Amino acid sequence: NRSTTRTVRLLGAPLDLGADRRGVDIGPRAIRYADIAAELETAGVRCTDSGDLRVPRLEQCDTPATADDAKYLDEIAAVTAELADEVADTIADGDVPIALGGDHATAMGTIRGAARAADIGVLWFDAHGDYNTPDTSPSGNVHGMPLAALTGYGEFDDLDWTAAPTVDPSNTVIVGARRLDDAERLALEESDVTVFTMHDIDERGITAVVEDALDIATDGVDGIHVSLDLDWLDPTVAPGVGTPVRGGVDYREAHAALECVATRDSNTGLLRSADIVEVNPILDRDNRTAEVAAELAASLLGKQIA
Ligand code: Z70
Ligand code: MN
Ligand code: MN
Ligand code: MN
Repeated sequence: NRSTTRTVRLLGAPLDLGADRRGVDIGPRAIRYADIAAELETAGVRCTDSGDLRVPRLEQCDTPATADDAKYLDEIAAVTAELADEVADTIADGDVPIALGGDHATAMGTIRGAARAADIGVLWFDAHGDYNTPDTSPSGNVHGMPLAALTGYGEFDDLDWTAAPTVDPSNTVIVGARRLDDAERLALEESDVTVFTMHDIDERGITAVVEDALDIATDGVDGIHVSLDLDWLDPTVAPGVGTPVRGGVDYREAHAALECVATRDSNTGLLRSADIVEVNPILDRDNRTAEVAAELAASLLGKQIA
């Protein structure tokens, strides 16, 4: 059991170069305005904020060639390398980094930074698999590729670190998938990544699925990273995302899932880092999605309900 109060360090990552819909760069600000710091304090952790990473504006970047297979990959590589350093520094200081995205390419930074300190598993809560590669991607959007890059699958010419897996695919678990591209689905089937779909959640219930996911992610490693894409939730709960997909988890399932992680963490201290990504305030209603994101962060850090 942990005896000392933990400190969460928020790292703003206003990265929007990995996604098509504009607005996800305002995500960190919206999540702060939803008072994630106060929410986290109700979970009994201290909260500090390192401000925002510098991200080049899309308008400053060279326009990608039409049919570019991985748009803005150079720029994303540079930004996520900086984020990885910040995450590694935060963990070295004994704090828990939570990156506020930004699109899901952000995870290329957070997870790489976390994996520098220790072997980790990954829980990837998402409607999507994010397991495309520059060769399979239908869109060229890098936010559809981070999990492939991080598990060492596919060829990413401009990312030298993808030559070796950052995380072992057999400790990598996707929870809540409901929209996979055809090539992506085949690649996942042939991989050692575990995919729990919404169908699994319907059949078995969210807590049973997340307990299994935790067993797999933590097997033989020292800790876990939690990657939370807000499009994991049903769009009725989290409308402010670039790619809403019907049939996601509801509010209670989302909290129950993160509470499972928190309970396991309180017993074993396994939570190393997290990211909260794909909040798009332009597409949101009344900052609802950012508020859900802030509340879910508190559940992940062990907020007691009543
Ligand atoms: C699609 C692609 C994606 C998030 C959309 C979509 C990927 N599979 N990921 N929204 N978070 O373009 O690769
Ligand atoms: Mn995603
Ligand atoms: Mn997604
Ligand atoms: Mn498989």
